Amino acid sequence: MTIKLHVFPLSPRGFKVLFAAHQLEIDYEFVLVDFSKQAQKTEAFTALNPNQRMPVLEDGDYCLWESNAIVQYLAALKPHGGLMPADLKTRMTAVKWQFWESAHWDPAVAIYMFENVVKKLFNIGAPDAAELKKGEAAIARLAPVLDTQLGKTRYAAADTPTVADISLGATLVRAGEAQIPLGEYRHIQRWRADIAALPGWQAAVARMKP
Ligand SMILES: N[C@@H](CCC(=O)N[C@@H](CS)C(=O)NCC(=O)O)C(=O)O
Repeated sequence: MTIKLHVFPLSPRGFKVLFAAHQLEIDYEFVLVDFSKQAQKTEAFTALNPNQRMPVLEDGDYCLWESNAIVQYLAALKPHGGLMPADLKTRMTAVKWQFWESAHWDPAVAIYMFENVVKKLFNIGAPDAAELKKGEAAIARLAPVLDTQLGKTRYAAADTPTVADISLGATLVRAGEAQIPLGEYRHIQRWRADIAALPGWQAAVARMKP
């Protein structure tokens, strides 16, 4: 049975699971969660995810939400894809970066995405300068942490891509448009270009087109 991925593909969190699936060459059925129609609030979608948020994965009668859990699930389906390293310490380093992404990095990026991209997309007002200031402080605190790591290893957890790069990389799919201030972080810039050159990235970007 084909896996279903429920996504609003313009969202980096939706993009994240598409990126994982394409990078791992996993066939999936694309199910659009149309935010413009509040599809995430319907009874049917709420039965899948009581948080009323995408992405959601369905594999037969198994249902999974939280984008990083979905990335791990997909990676586990294709152990030879290498995204979940066999070595325990490398694997847990990758998982550590996914937790960091979820707890710290994603909320910082989300400020820029909401203020500079989502508000324009849904025509819901101008960016809020106070919010962007909070985003700036968060990025200034967090980006050096990632940048320093990427000065030591080619990818976040190792010299080959792992689930950590899928999760962290996906957050930056619209970094330019979101105006995330990352210009001074040269290792992040180099890594982002490496991530964008991965075949799964290109294929997932093609799926983002409305
Ligand atoms: N921690 C969750 C966050 C999911 C999330 O917040 N999704 C947002 C879009 S980026 C959503 O579905 N929002 C719907 C809404 O706010 O109504 C994950 O990584 O999957």
